[in-house]
Amino acid sequence: MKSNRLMNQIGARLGLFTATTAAILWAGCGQQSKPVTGGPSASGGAPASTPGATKAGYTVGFAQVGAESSWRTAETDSIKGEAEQRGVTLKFSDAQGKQENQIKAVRGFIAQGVDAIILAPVVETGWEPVLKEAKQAGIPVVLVDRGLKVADESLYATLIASDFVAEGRMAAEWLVKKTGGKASIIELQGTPGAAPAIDRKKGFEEGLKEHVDMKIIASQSGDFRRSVGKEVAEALLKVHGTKVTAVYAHNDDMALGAIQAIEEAGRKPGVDVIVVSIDGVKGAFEAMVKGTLNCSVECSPLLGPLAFDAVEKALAGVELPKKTIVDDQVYDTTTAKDVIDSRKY
Ligand code: GZL
Repeated sequence: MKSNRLMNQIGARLGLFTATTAAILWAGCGQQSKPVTGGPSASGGAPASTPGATKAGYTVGFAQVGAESSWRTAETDSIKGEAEQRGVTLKFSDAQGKQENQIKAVRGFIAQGVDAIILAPVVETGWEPVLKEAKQAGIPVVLVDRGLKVADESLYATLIASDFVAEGRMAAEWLVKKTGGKASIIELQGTPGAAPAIDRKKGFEEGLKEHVDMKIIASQSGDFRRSVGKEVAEALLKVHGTKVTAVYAHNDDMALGAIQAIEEAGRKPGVDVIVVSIDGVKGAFEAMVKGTLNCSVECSPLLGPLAFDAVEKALAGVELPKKTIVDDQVYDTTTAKDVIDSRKY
């Protein structure tokens, strides 16, 4: 299998190298690809793949976080759909939100001799040992959607993700404008230790720094899950009552849970309590059209095309930028109805 994989890799690299070189020359740039802000269109589509992607017949292991949110499902569908379109054999693992399961899955992919690995790391730390094993096996690892912290950045080929700090800042700036700079906010955080949870909190706090009357009166994890977001919002609304004038949720699914909690507390979400979140999933757009959700900062999950472009460049030995940032846009109740029908997730 190993020599097969090696032959496969050489074949894939040669074939892809020609295609990739042609694509780079075609693009007339002839230099290293730089971090691109491949702004998703209004419909939320991440940029399409570069021309010249070939029917490659290589094998990729995809270690996915789980299925905790509608955003996550959309990302899984994008990766699986792109693999099918490119004729790639995809081995898929759902870690049920547990890092030890993701590490086990990556080890399994290495043992099976896959040509490349796509990893969406559930948390930022604890990855060195298994990434070193992948490097020793000559298997490139492409990170999608969440980053990780390692001393040696050569342990992964590239990271394709949104800028979560910017997302948090955009949410804060929108909320300052909407509330005239005065609000008592409950924050529903994502999964503890996950890059989006850490950075969306950081960006939101940065965005509020200059506004002393914008106060986060409580902050707790809802683990990016709608059901937990609802439970946490219920509990915090019981403690803080009508003092709460805004909710900031690190993802739409938790915001939708909080909206249910606000209604069950006899208050009007979107009116008595302003709700702002991140992701831009279909359910969020439906809530913005209804007026129960006020704003959602988009975070495109449609990373399949970029992920497989990166895999094919890594297999062809093309040096990749360490991070490719996917641009995000802010939507609210004034714009949601114009774009909802063209949304791709
Ligand atoms: C963001 C992604 C987050 C989403 C959540 O790139 O990691 O995880 O915002 C998902 O909806 O659960």
